[in-house]
Parts: sequence; C-alpha cells; structure tokens
Amino acid sequence: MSAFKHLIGGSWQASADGRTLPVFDPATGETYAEIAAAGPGEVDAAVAAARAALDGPWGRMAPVDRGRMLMKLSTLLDAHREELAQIESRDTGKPITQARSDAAFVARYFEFYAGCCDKIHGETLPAQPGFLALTLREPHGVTAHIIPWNYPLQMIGRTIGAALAMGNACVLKPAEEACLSALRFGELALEAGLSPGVLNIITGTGAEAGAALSAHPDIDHLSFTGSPQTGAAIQAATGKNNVGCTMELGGKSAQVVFADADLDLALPTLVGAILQNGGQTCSAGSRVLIERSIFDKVSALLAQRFKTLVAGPGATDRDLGPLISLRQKGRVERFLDIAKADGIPLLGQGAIAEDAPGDGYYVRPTLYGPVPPDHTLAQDEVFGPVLCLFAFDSEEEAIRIANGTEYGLVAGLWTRDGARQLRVAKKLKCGQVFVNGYGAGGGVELPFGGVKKSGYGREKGFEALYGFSSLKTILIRHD
Ligand code: TXE
Repeated sequence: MSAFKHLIGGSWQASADGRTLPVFDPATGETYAEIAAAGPGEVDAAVAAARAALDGPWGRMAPVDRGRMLMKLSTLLDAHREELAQIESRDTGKPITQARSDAAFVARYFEFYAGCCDKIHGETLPAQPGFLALTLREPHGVTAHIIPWNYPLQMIGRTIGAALAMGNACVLKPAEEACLSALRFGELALEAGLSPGVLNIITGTGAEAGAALSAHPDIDHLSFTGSPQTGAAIQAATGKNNVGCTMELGGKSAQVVFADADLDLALPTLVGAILQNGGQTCSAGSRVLIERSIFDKVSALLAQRFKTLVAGPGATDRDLGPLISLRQKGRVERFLDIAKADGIPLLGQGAIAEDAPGDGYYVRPTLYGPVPPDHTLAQDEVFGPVLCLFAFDSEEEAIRIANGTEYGLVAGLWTRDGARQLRVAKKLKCGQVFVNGYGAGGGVELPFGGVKKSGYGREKGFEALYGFSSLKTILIRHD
C-alpha cells in the first residue's frame, strides 16, 4: 500500500522519517489506505512554503485574476463531483447522497468566493481637516486551517475558499480520520494553477501535526473546527504568539415546536436534522422541545419513524451510515449506557442493516424523551444519531430550555405565529435561527458560527472574508 503524501510547496512529499498512519473504512473497520504522518519538520516546511508564496506571483496577483483562478478551481471541482463524492463517502462513511451534496457544495463555495475577490474594499473615513483617512482590507498572510472529519469537503470550501479569496496562503491540516478528499482537492488546486506554496496540506495526528501547527510562530491566523477541548488547547498555543483565531466548536442545538406548527413540514425535518451524517454535525438538531399539548402526538410520530430507520454502509445509501471511527462509536455508546442506567425513557430505536459488516462503526438511531434538561444527554454534544425530546408549557420555558446549555450554535423554530417567530428568535442565544425549515435554504452565502462555548468568528458568506483579513488604517496629510 503506497501512502498518500503531504502537499508542501507545490510538490507531494512523504514525511522525512517515513512515518505513516492507517486510514480505516468506517463501513467495514478495515484499513484501506495510509497517509503520511507529519511532525514538526513537515509543519515548518509547509508554513515556510506558504510564507514564500506570499512573496511570489500570488502576493502580487490582481484580485480579478485571483478570482479567475478560484473560478477555474470551482469548475474543476464541479467536473470531479462524483469522484470527490465517492472518496468522501468511503472515507467518512456517510451515505453517498449526502457526500454528493458535500461535493456540490465545495464547488459552490469556490464559485461564491471566486466572485468575491474583486469586491473586497476598504472605506474613506471622516478625519481632521487637511487629512484623508482610509482603510485597506489586507490578507493576514499565512493562515492555518485545522478541520475535523465530519465534512472535509465543505470545510475546505468555507475555510480555504474564503482565505484564498482574501489573498492568504494556507496550511491545511485535515483530520487524520478523513483526509483523502482534501488530498484530491490539493491535486485539483495545482491543476487549476495555484502557484507552489499557496495551498499546503499536511496530514497527521492532532497531538503532533495539529499541535505543531497551532504553536507555530510564523502563522498569522488559525481557523479551527472541532471540539471545545481541542479548541482550548489550540487557543492556549496560538495565544503565546498572539495569533488570532476563528473557532467553531460544535453545539447542542434545539428545535422548538409550538402547538400551531405545521407538523407535516416539521416532522421529516426534525428527523433529518439529527440523521444528517449520522448526527456527527455541529449544527445537528439534537434537542427537540415540544409544547406539552402536542407532546404525546409528536413523540409518538417520531418514535414510529425512528423504528423504521436503518444504518448501513455509505455506498448503500441508507438513512445513515456508520460513525467515523471506533472511538466515536464508543463515545456515543457511552451516552446510551448512561441513559439506560439513569432510566431515561427510550421511545424508539432504528436498526443496523443486515448487510452491514460486523466490524463497521454502526450505531442504532435512538430517540429518548422526555429527557430532564440537566441530564448529560441534554447538555453534552453526543455527536451521534441520538435525539432527545423535552416538553414545555410556555414560550418562556421553551426559551429557557433552549438557551440552557453551554453551547449556542443553531436553533430551529416551528410556529405559524409571525410575531412569535421574531420574538423568540431574538431571545435565543445562538449564531443562527431557522424558522419553519431547519437547515433549509442555508447556503454558502449565509454567515455561520456560534456564541458561548460554540465558538466565535463567522464562516461562510462575505462575512468570512473579514475573519481572514485585517484592517489597516492610513491617514494622509494633504494640506
Ligand atoms: O475532535 P478534535 P475529535 C466534537 C464532537 C466529537 C468530539 C471529539 O463532539 O465527539 O468533538 O472529536 C485536530 N492541537 N466535534 O476528537 O480533537 C484533529 O487532528 C491541534 C465537533 O475528532 O477537536 C482534527 O483535525 N489540533 C466538531 C481536529 O483537531 C488538534 C467536529 C478535530 O479534532 C489537536 C468534530 C491538538 N492538540 C468533532 N488535537 C464540529 N464542531 O463540527 C486534535 N486536533
């Protein structure tokens, strides 16, 4: 088995000491590839290559030309959509239909950000008479990107797309569990004409490659998506060099279903919001709050649906695939064990397909309710196909439960009452609220990110460009 290599300074390189890591197929538990394992030497080389690229043609390129190059990359990504989807589905375990959507999204992100390149500008500002004051929006320089395994392609689109559009040079460290689509992306970026060092990709563990990258003194900004614990470790490292960060650290997002909700619209969305990628989604709608007068009806309908759900290999395109790793499966199963020990009412459970290999990382989709709002199932990010239901009696109580975790990423509201939609949306402590359509219409144009433990900074949309740039103020005396 020949190992996948790092992309450093425009060429594919093994680790100097030849170390590799196995890549597991979540559907079978088998090793099917190897990736190079970066140490501090590879990280140094990647950061140096990015720094050098800023002094080359990339640093001098007109914004319109940068945009054309990113558009070429978008076109290539689109042309390779099916191939990227197949890689992503095998590598992450997600159903092929979901991987196809991710592959379409990465092309769309680059299309969007390609169009932004020549629309980024500063301002002229009031100043003392005799002076002209203006701002320039400049790239940070070398941006580091540490991304997780749940949506590699989409993460690349939203973080690398925005950073490159702004004119930065990037060092990407994908997660060791799923980085093959990132490596294929690297090949396509070279084919699109990105000059050496503009995009560098190093693979390896978080403890080694990720830690070395976040502690590197010559990075100018770091963008991270992952767990709050790792986010804290990264910020401790970047803080020593005063490097700014964007942090997206997951959630425990609530959907609130009022008695006047359109249940035909709501029910499939409530289920879809926890099944998507097997619940391994930062914005998973993992809590559903139901007005007490309709709790029994809604919980019975959801239970009925859960009992029909099937987990199977990504290629068989079932309701959900396996989880990413044995570690993640163990983590989710621990929550199920705690729920059982604590007597949390189990309302319904799906199945694992008969043709699913025994060593794959499958977990049965599981519905609990009512769950006490202070229970670990209600408070902690499970990151698996586990949905918790809660009953509430008033709008105030619903808001209290929805806001009652340390996270604040996304929320959903289901009600036909327009005034209530706005009133409640304003009181929810989170970065994004969907009304009557969780996730629906949430394209690449919309800023995304959290408050509280869910992080800070915004990805996606034009807003992300601000995060990948810094503002310089210039004051000129002219009289
Ligand atoms: O995440 P980590 P893990 C949550 C989710 C999941 C839990 C653990 O609840 O159950 O985190 O998952 C790199 N310095 N999310 O352990 O550790 C690592 O190599 C620098 C939510 O997989 O956060 C990978 O590239 N980097 C989430 C990335 O960090 C380090 C997505 C994410 O890994 C590092 C994933 C270190 N010391 C998990 N340690 C979301 N917000 O969507 C690890 N890494």
